[in-house]
Amino acid sequence: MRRTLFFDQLFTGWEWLRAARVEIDDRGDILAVDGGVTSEGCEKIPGCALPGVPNLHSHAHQRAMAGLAERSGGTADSFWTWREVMYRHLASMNPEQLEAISAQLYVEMLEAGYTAVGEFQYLHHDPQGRPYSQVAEMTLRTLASARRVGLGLTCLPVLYGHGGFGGAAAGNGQKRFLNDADGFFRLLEEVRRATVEDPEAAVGIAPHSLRAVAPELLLDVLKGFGTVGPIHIHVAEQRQEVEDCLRWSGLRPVTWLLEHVPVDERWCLIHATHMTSEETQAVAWSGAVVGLCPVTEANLGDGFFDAVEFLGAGGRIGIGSDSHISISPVEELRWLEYGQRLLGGARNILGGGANRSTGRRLLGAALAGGAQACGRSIGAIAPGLRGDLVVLDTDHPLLAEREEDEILDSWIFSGNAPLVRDVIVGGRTVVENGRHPQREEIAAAFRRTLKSLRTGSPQS
Ligand code: NGQ
Ligand code: ZN
Repeated sequence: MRRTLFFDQLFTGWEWLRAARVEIDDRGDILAVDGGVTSEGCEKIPGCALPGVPNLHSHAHQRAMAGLAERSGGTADSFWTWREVMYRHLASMNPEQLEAISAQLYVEMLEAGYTAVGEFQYLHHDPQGRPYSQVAEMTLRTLASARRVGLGLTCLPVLYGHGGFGGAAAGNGQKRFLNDADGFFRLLEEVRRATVEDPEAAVGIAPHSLRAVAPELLLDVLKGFGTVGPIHIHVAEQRQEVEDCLRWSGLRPVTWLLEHVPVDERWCLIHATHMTSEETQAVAWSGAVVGLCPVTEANLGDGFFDAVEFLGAGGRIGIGSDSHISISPVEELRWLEYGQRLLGGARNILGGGANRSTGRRLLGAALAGGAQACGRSIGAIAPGLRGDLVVLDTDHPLLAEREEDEILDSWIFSGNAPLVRDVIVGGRTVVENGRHPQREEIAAAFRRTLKSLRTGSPQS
């Protein structure tokens, strides 16, 4: 359905327009954006419009365990013990359960202002590690949920071959993730077939990490994947991972990557927490996006990413909700800035200069980097891009007497009150008055799913 929308204020992603009109064609693409016009003949939408925020890193299944890993198993609770807990949670998860969990998660994402997600999906096989008859079954379940609720989706089926550096054998908890190159390409082909001609979907690949993908497998799959589509990889998240990589190869993980594969704009380096200054400069130069997940990185005790140096070098960033202990672009961006403040003993560190809005710089960076990493025409309100918009409730007391960049700063730095009123994806309104129309039924199915996961469900 073709729509012509009118907003009193609109942030395109790089500039503010007053009295703005957005024309969206019946495919959901933006045809024209104009400021200083009358609302005549338009659908007048109260509030302030922003580009929908891409969420570049998600492991949907982890939404089901939020809050269930917050007690120490002993003196050395860590990322690695958390990972064991996570593996136990997904040990019996079946396709129906994953579909119900991702539907709940994706509704929450939309209501929070995310309009697209990069789903880094590695739970491929059945609980015994046998491929489903449709090998991409699990990835296709997340696609079904995204379509059901109206969220844009970049499928990033994960390549996972080994349990650790040097091709170490996978552990029991990892057997559902494993593929060789042939198996992976079969899976990828099913995903591609399911998404052709879908303007809300794209396909990339995700070699899980240098721990899980040995060089030969990585190079084979990169070659077979071809020259189009995003490539995501977890890298240098934990100190131990850096040490193990050094022991294995003599190189730090980011250096290894830069020296062995052509890292460029197609790449998204997830976390990249522990980089030397040279690595930071080189990644910035490469044009790759660094996918930051500040809330998860805090939760897992990963360490600090040097955003000052990276952004200063012209580096590109985006945000992801990763382990889904928080579904909020606001909270990711706030934590990104607050981490730097706590570390640096100063304020407004990532704003980019005197009297510049910190919120605007962070949001602007996350929109552009998120769009690039998702490999879709999103991330701004501009002709040729998808009609993905978030409308903030300017009647909310927290946005009273705020204009332009003050609105962005207030959205990000005034707490967690839900300020998102409407969300439009591909020209279609999917959240109205802060609520997704299927919220209740999807939440009910999610509750039943959690119950079945706890009590032990029939495995399929
Ligand atoms: C994941 N998550 O794949 O879900 C990972 C943990 C790993 C994060 N790194 C497992 N945050 O890295 O081996
Ligand atoms: Zn991850």
